[in-house]
Amino acid sequence: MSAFSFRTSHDQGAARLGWFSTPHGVVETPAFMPVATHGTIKGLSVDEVEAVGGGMMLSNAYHLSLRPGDAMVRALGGLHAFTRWKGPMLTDSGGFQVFSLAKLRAVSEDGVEFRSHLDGSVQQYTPERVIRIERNLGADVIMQFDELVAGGASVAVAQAAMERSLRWLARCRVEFERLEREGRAPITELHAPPGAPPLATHPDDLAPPPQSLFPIVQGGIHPALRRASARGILSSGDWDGIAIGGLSVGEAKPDMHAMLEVCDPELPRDRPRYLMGVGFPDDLVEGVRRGIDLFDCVAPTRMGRHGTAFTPEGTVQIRRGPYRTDRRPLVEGCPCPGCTRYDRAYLRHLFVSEEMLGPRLLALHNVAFLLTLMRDAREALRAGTFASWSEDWLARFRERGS
Ligand code: PRF
Ligand code: ZN
Repeated sequence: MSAFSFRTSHDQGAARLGWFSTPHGVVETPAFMPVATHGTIKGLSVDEVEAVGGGMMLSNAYHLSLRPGDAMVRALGGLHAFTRWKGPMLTDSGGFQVFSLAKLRAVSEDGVEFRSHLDGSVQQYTPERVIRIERNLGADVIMQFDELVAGGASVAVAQAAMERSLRWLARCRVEFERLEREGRAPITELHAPPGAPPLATHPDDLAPPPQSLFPIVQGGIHPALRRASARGILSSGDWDGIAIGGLSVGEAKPDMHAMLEVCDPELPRDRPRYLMGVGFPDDLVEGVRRGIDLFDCVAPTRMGRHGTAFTPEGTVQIRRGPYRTDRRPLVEGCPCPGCTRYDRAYLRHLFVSEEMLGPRLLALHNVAFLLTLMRDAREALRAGTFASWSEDWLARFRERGS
């Protein structure tokens, strides 16, 4: 039996309640996954995120393979041991980061050659190399290596990348299954510095917990390409879950919604669907309405660090003058410390004084806000009121025109 399973109930339109079981626990869906690009949800400790209900966490193969190196993470016990995150984890393959961060040198059928954004060193990513990286990191769910195109890409460009992503998926899977069959070899490529304790291979390291490889639907904003991508993926194997990529990359919102509506009937209803890199509170609600179960995005932590807070009435710029004497919590009923212990006047003061607690509290608030939003969506699904709940929620969030 697979170590991964998904069960659903309470369908309402495309939306549903779900339970995604992984070797590190069950994720109740719909769910938001906070992003720990470098193995830390920026500015926050694992205890702080756990305390506001953090479930599944996402890290990044691109960043961690460059620093500290995926072999190093493995030698230090894998991502769970290294970061002390106890719950389920997912790593993105780096497809998105290579195409947005690195200085690209060449994309070919074999893979991508690029220069690291850290030290300029030349790196080769092939589907096989990325799978080896993700197996070293050891997250529960690992993403295929895919090719991305910009939001406005033509049919021809989007089709070429979508078809290449399908071929890369096949190569990812061959390597994934080869490594599963062969088991792990001891790490030989690392040497501890003189005087440091040796990086001994832990016995468990040679029998790591099972992982699941997720494919990614691509195809830009072209319905026929999205359908072809989904069908190509599904005809090539039985996947524990399926991601939708290449959205929220500069296309108009109605185009993103249309693509979700195209994918919905194509994808099996008994597998979790993960919309990559999305996002904003209203995008989450719109996604759940269209059958999405999992989301991730850096927006809550990034915006929080820069002084923007999510509220049910839209976003708040905490530095603005009117908050100077505002004794109300940021969001009534929010479980985060920024809301339960402090008021807006104090949070504004922290930002204006450039105290580091300000960015930390707002980042934690925004993460807590999205986790609470998804919990509320699950409660509405359970109660059978999701359709009206989501309409009311969206109207309130957008009323001010934020
Ligand atoms: N592919 C991968 N990671 C991603 C995306 C994608 O298309 C996106 C698009 N929104 C975010 N992160 N591998
Ligand atoms: Zn809060």
